[in-house]
Amino acid sequence: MSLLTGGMAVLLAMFMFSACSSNDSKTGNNDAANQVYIPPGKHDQFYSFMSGGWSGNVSVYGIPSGRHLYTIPVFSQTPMNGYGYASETKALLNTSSGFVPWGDTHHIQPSKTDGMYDGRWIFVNDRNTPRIARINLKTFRTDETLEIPNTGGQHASPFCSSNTEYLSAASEYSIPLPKPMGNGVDVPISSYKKNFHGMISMVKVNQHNGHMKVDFQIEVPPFDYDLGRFGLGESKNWVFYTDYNSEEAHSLLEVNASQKDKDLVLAINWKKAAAIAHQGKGTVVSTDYDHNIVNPRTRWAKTTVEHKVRVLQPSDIKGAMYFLPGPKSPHGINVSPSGKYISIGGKLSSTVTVYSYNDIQNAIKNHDVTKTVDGIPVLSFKNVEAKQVKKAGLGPLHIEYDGKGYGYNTAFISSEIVKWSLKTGKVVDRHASYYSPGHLTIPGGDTRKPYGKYLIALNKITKDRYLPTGPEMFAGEQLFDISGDRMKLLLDFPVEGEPHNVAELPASLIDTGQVKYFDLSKNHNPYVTRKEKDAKVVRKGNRVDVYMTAIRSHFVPDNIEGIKVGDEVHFHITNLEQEWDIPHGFALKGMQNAGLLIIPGDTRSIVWKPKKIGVYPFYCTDFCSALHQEMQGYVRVSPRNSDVKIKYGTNKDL
Ligand code: RUQ
Ligand code: CUA
Repeated sequence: MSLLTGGMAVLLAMFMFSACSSNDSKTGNNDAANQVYIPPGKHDQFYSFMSGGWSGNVSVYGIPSGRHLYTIPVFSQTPMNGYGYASETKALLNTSSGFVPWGDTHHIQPSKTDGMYDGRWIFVNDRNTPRIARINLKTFRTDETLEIPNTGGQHASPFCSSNTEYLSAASEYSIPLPKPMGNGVDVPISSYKKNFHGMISMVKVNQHNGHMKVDFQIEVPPFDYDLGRFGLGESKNWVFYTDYNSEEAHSLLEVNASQKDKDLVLAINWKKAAAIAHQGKGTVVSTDYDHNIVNPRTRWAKTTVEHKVRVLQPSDIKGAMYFLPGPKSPHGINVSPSGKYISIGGKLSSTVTVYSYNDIQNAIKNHDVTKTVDGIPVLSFKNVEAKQVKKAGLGPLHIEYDGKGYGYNTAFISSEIVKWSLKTGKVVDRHASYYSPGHLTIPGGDTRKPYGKYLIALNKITKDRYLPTGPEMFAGEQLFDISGDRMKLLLDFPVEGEPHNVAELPASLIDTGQVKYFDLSKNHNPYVTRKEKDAKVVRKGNRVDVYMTAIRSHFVPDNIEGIKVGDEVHFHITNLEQEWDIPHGFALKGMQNAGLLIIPGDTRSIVWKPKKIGVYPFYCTDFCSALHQEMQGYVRVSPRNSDVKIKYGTNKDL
């Protein structure tokens, strides 16, 4: 039996036709080199923050050069600098399922003020283990991770409101929620329609320190909520979500979730919903979830287990939540810079549907409701749809705006970028993209004033674009110049993991405020050693704490004796340098987990359990000076029952 339904077979046939018929330039325009060339020592114009999908981290590129500047560890343990291994950072990966050292990052959301990027934080979600992380843009470090309770497959997350009041996150995979709610329930999967629920989570952001809090949740029908966006300008009090699987299927979704001609788009007046939640509507339910925050004084992450969350039912927020009839199995949803238009990519069609915010408001005012779904009113389609962009390519996924009246969408199946006029809905340009673009961005494309000079396509398939690297290869991004009438391909560059979503921020918003090293006098790590003379090794039972310092080009102490098999040795290394870009590393033979990279003024700790007697060399892994090779030492490990006493020092015989 063929699983290809009629529609899919047609799409596939069209794809094969269109893939062969493309004769666009595959190698970029003649002048491209000039436009992307950043001379040695000069800086790029934009920072580009890219979620690495199954890499679990966020990587940073310069635009227009495509240079890889850095990788920010977020949800994945990163042995290169000890993130997730160093004791200070471990709690960031705690969840109610235990320590989860990997993730699947999808959506990058920069913090905003008045609908514009403000350069404070980047938020990113983990789709698999529902979590949101906050990255501090002064240090490029993950400072907080928050688990989202009562939810599964948190793909549509973490969208950010105009003034970063809220992040909104929706479940893609509905899960059964016990009644009364709690920490899980054992029911047959076939009881999906009865027992499973979707969840919209509203996470409040503390404007002072960025701390996140699950303020309230809204239980919704068990559809797959896919992408979301907050409104902007006049629509800023609303948040919109696409969803598929209004069929409520739980198996073979590729067929069973594509039965209906139309799916539904969820629109929530979050301001109204929040006001109702704060009046005490809904129920406070018990459910455990982890909240991990780095203490800025100690730079040590700590986990707090939260136990409660307020959950609202649609009936609690009458007048604040509606469905709009949407295209079949939609994917991306994006709000135009003015906030007037909401566009949706109809994944299984060749059209983009554009809604008018004003018409939505009028339909609400006039009670233009065709039916209700689980108590949520569905507005009439003809009264909210502004226009259809026809010929938007095959498999339109995501949309972005240039702020000059044009929308651009990716077409996954036909591998192209399509440009159209917001006013007329007419396609004005199209360019092949190699291959199968998912998201696309224009710097500032989700703000009130996009910078509108470049467009970046995030391609899922690279195949022949780079030198082959065996069966597995990096995915790619493509940079286009969109300053003229026609798009011009400028550059291809490979990127880590699967590029899901990126955000570009002007360099000037970030580069001047960078922390270059940590002030040693403000390092309040409980194990800090601020002076070499304070370095020490302390035994308490089986636990040995090594308070060590590093400075060009030695450790204090660099000879340690009296460690025994069966001990738990905690190294706490403080980098005494007070200068930019002089990290020291720490690697020890037999260390089972990772090395450390210690930034000037910082302290990092790691635990070692020696298993065998011997003398173990350690050294600095970062080439810090001409005498870097000499930056080394030894730890002597004696038998468990030996009476060798703790002794330590540098430049003395023990
Ligand atoms: S998604 S390729 Cu994970 Cu944002 Cu559309
Ligand atoms: Cu310190 Cu090399």
